[in-house]
Amino acid sequence: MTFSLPELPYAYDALQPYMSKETLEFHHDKHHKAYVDTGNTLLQGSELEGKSVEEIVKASYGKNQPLFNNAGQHYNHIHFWQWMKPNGGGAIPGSLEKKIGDELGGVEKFKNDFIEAGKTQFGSGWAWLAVKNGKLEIMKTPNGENPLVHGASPILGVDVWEHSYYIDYRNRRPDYLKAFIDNLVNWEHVEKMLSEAKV
Ligand code: MN3
Repeated sequence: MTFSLPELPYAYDALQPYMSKETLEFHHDKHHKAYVDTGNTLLQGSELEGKSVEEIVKASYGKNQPLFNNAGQHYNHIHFWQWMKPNGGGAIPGSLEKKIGDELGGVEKFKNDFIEAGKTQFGSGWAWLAVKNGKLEIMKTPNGENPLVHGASPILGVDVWEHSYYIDYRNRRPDYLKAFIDNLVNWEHVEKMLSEAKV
């Protein structure tokens, strides 16, 4: 099988009270697993079988929509779990903080603009902090799409599909986004992805 479901990097109840055990059980065990299983079924016998997740995302974009939807969501969720940690949020590592200051107008403005991107993504999708041509950029995408197919490298993303917040926040997407940025983000993983960004 090309795709496999990663374990969560923390216990199911480790992100409470900001994200509940029940949300993570549904989101990881049901939703992410479904993208993995459907993606593997769609890959069977195709020329993309055995390629990396990134390669499959880029190669299927605009060509094989069902495969792209599942491969994109698999990629997004692999990182989404790692973009959070218990006692997250807090201070942004110095080099990343400086880049945010230089390119996005400072940490407060960045946080507000990131939350705004998530609030204004109509329907299902994601809000992103990405690197494009060496510069930070805030983006938003519908459904399973991500910055990889727009010539950028994602370094932080937040899932704004209702399955990510409805159990804990009901329709209050802005409250979920604020909790994510203030209390859940694993900035060390963001910094690591910045150092590995290819564009
Ligand atoms: Mn999701």
